[in-house]
Amino acid sequence: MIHTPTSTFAEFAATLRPQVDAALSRLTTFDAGCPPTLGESIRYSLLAPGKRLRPLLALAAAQACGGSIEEAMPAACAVEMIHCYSLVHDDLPAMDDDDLRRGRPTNHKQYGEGIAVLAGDALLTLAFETLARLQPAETAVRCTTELAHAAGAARLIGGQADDLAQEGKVPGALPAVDRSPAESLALLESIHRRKTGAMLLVSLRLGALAAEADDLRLAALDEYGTRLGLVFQIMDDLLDVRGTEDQMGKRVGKDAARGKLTFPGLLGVEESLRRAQALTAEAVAALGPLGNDAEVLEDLARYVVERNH
Ligand code: GRG
Repeated sequence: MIHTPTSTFAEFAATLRPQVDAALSRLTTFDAGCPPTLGESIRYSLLAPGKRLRPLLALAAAQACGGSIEEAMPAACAVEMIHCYSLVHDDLPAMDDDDLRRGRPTNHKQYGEGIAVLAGDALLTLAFETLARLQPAETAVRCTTELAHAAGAARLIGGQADDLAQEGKVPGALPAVDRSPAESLALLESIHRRKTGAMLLVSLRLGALAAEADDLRLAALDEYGTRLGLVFQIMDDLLDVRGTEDQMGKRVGKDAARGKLTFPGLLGVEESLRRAQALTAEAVAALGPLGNDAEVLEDLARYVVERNH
């Protein structure tokens, strides 16, 4: 068994996070057509200290499929751009109304709502420009199509819309109290499969596509990514109950305060944790066809279930 120097996720992340940050910085160096305040606001959120989980998933998937980090880097940056746009828009008063993100004031608190909306729009657009420039053109088309679907109305945006509805922010939507516990759990899983899971899954797929992975490897990554997405969200809900603001770089305890649908709220803390652990074991088992090349992804699954921020 070959152990590369980057066989653990911690080593992999420590080496590659600075490379992702440098690539994101290069890609957001705009020409004179971009007003300085807009450019600053885009970089303020994009280059803020996030975990870079989605780009690292893309790079780890590329590595697990025998591809190079260099070739997968534009796809890795594109998924972080979409993720960051979604955070900037989610923090707006019309959505989750947050004032702290990645340990800093949210974009609209710093630059005003108008510029925050535009910074999100610019990140969304730039993600697709970045993918459209990929070579070969076939990879560009496939990656662009898959990311557009994952970020679109039936995935990320649809999940967010249902989340707004269950919080009572969409006129005429069915209030949470009118559902049985089983219906609530099904809705919660469906929201998170679309809102959180689809972006984690497409991050893996884009990395694999940049590495020209075969269908067997893509199918294994799908099995892994679907479970990882759910574990990530269960842990996010648990951290909202158990984490501190300093650890998380954002407000905590908000979900319960707003009566939000959450895994610990529906299943309790112990059962949520048990589910997250069982799903992690399944995710790791799904990596079988990738063999030793998937060591970083295997370790990453453990990081997600054990994370404290
Ligand atoms: C506005 C279309 C639109 C969608 C917003 C991302 C999102 C959807 C909402 C954010 C709220 C939230 C708690 C989402 C689920 C979990 C999640 C995506 C957390 C943030 O991701 P991390 O922890 O953040 O990877 P960093 O800052 O480390 O990148």
